[in-house]
Amino acid sequence: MIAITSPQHRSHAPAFEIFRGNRVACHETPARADAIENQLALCGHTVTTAHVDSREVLRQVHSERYLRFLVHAWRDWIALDPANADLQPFPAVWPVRTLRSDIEPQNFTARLGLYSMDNGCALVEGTWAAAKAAADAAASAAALLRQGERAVFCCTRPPGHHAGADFMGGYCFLNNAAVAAQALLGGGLARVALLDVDYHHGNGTQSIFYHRSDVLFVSIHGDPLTEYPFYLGHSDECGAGEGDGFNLNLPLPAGSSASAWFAALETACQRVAAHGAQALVVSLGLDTFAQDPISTFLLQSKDFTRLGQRLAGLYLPVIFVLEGGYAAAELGVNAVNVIEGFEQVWLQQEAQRLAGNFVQPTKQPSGGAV
Ligand code: SP5
Ligand code: ZN
Repeated sequence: MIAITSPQHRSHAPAFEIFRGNRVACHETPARADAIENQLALCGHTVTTAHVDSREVLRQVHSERYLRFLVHAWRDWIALDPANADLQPFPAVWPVRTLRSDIEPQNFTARLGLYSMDNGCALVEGTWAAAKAAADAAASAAALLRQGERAVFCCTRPPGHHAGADFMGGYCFLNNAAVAAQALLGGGLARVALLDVDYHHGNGTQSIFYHRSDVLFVSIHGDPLTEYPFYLGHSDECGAGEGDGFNLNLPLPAGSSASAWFAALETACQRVAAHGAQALVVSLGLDTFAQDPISTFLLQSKDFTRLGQRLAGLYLPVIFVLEGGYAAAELGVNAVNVIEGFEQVWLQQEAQRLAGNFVQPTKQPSGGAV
């Protein structure tokens, strides 16, 4: 499987994030992508870089004013005071219920709050370059699928699934998975499925596609009653309008076992198959790992192989987009396990197909809920 990496990811390396009022070391670090890239090379996987500019797709996924804010955020922060170059901006005020978000204030901190869902998204000078490069990788992966590639892995950061059309949050700035799905549609596909297996609910992705039936969104995650992002990801969120029936949330209690998780994966895969999707985007968070420092599910490294195997059973072209996963030392093995589990089953299917005895899983386009 081809992997797309972006050297620019290293320009997003904040010094700290805020946790309970204190500065703590960032969980979302360059070492994460580096660990995976090293393991990919060690295991002989083809690694390439982005060749497509995501600019046009980004305009379909994000609002004009949010993109404008992100592009200039660091410049505006420095304009307040040159000494800010050694500091990181964080929001201090947010337009919650009863306040207006239709008018963009002039004050920098107020704009940062308008475009943020939390204060957990450290921003530095190189953030835009890194985020844009990750979005370019997602758009490039869609182009590779269009050219006949069966599966592509975007080994990119910062992650994207918490970022909505006009806000950042949860270490995410641009929604790379949404870019991949939108680029697949722009390349001529009519139906795409997006499966989010990160520990945290992909609130940004859900909100981007909530009113649409062309992208089915399915997510397995920690119950938002106790887990970030807290304010979205419940099982009664089924989509709205045209999108009614095209959103499926499978929240699991904190501390859930691998067997509970794979039971949810089975439900998720059946819904994806029923969508009649022509391609699948996987928001591949690896923070379901038992040793993850900020999450509570109990998957072991071998379970990531099983995940890859099950996804290959869907017999769809797939774009894997890296999301979370903070046990940096083990990320390489866990990511490569997904890829190699997928490839094992996919090669078996190819062999069966060449021998003339492979039955493609039936796809049944369906409108309603499962
Ligand atoms: C992409 C992704 O996985 N984003 C996750 C964002 C999680 N934000 C909340 C982080 C809270 C960190 N809590 C540390 C608890 C240590 N005991
Ligand atoms: Zn996560």
